[in-house]
Formats: sequence, C-alpha cells, structure tokens
Amino acid sequence: MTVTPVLERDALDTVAARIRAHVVDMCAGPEGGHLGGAFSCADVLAALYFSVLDVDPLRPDDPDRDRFLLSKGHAAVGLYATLAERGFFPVEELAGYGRPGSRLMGHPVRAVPGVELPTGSLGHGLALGCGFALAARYAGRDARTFVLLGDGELQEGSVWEAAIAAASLRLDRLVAVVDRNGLQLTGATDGIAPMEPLAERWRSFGWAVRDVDGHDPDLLAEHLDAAPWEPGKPSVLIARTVKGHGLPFLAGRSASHYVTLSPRNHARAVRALRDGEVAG
Ligand SMILES: Cc1ncc(C[n+]2csc(CCOP(=O)(O)OP(=O)(O)O)c2C)c(N)n1
Ligand SMILES: [Mg+2]
Repeated sequence: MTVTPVLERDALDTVAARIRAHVVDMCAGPEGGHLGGAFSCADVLAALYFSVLDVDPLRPDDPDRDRFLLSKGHAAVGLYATLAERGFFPVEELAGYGRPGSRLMGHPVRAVPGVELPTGSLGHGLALGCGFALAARYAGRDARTFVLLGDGELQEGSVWEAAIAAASLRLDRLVAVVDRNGLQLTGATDGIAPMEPLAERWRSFGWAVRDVDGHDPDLLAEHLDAAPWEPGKPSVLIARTVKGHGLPFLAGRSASHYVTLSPRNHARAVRALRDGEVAG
C-alpha cells in the first residue's frame, strides 16, 4: 500500500492547531480531560497522521498499514481529535466525548476507529509495539510501528525491557517517540527520577536516537519519515515539548495535567489559540 501525504507539509501547523482546539472543547465538557499531555504531543500527532503514517481511514484494518500506539493513553483527547480530523470518524462525534454511551472515553479502546489497542496503563505500549513490529517482519510486510511514550512513563521498568528486546531483535521498523515535556502527574519528571542524559540512555540500549524540538511538526515529520536512521536499530525520537503548549495560563504547569475547563477558562483558551499566543 502506498500513501501520499494528505497535506502539504506547511499545513501541519494548522492541523495541530485544530487538534488543540478540539481538545480544549472536549476538556470543557463534564468529564474534563488530560489537556496538558494532549497539547504537548499535538504536533507529533499532526506530523504522524498527516504526513508520516501509511494509514487509510477508509480501510482501518488494512493488514499492510503502519501501526500507531498511544502508549501514554491518557492523552486520548489528542488522539480522538487527530483521528477525527484525519477522517476515521466524524468530527461531530467529539462533542460526545466522556458522555454516557460514547465510545470516546478517558482512555482509548478499540471500538474507536483507528485505535489499534487499548492503552492507558503506562509502560505497556513499547512492548506491544515490539509485537507489531515482529509480526510485520514475520509476515514479510515493511509496515512501520510508531509508539508515543510519556517521559514520566519511562519510569516503568517494562519500557526498558521492551527497549532491550527491540534492540536485540533488531526491530528497525519500530519507532518510539518520547514526549519530553518534563512533567508527570505530580511534578517535574527529573525531580522525581532524573532521566538525563536521556539520549545517551537510549543509545546505550542500542537505539538510534534523535533529540529535537517537539513543537515543529515539519521537522518532526522529516525525522519520522526518515526512520530507520541506522540499519538494524530501532529509532527513538526525543521530542522536547511543553505541557499545555499554547495556553499561557497552563503551559509548563503540572496543573495542566488533567483539566476541566470552566466556561471562563474555555473562552480564555479559545482566545489564546485564536490569537496564536504561545507560552513556553
Ligand atoms: C501504570 C500506571 N500508573 C499510573 C498511572 C496514572 N497516571 C496517568 S498519567 C500519569 C503521569 C504520566 O506522566 P507522563 O508519562 O510524563 O505523561 P504526560 O506528561 O505526557 O502527560 C500517571 C502517573 C497510569 N495511567 N498507569
Ligand atoms: Mg510528561
């Protein structure tokens, strides 16, 4: 299956802005949502779904498709916005997020078109990604598997078991992205468990590593498109991001982790996005 990028590269910023706008609306509903971590990875999601991934919303079960796993499944609102924008289901369905009867729940499930596996219990996505990559190899398919991890999630030992396995198995069609926003639920990631030098850590586990600005979707797409970067090695892109990026009153703050926006803050957020104010 060949797929041409659905948009010109210079439109990725616009897509990311639309994803963030949907997230803001969803987080103003009764359920609230993980706004901060959805905002930090919105540019990664835009780059993946609108430039990199070989997927077809009309054939979500195509066996030759690339796979994407949102290992940091709590950022579901970001994934829903992206899948809807990409055409996996109607954008109007986003209004039902978190409401009784909706399949758009706090964490993604397979009932949602485009969701490969349920995620949300942190630490499992990379191992599952290894499975997809291995299965593709056995089937003789050259599909790639992408896994998006949180930086706090890296404290789960299972991530590093999977990292060892991927390098040992030479899974060079596997690409991990770390949303390096520096924050987890209760505060600064490095205040809880220092991770730097993060690139060196991954390199020492046998991965090809790139460390880039996570809010430049064109750049992200360029790097992700080019993977594998070293033959025989899995690739990891460390995306340097800001939690809540784009909302001056939440950017870089732990308070952005889970948010139910009041009508006033919803209006502030909409205004901030419209005016393109970028904090952080
Ligand atoms: C195994 C497990 N433990 C705890 C949680 C609760 N939890 C949800 S989000 C989160 C913080 C994750 O931080 P990070 O991976 O940095 O995500 P991000 O900053 O991108 O939101 C935690 C502890 C969980 N989902 N899974
Ligand atoms: Mg984080």
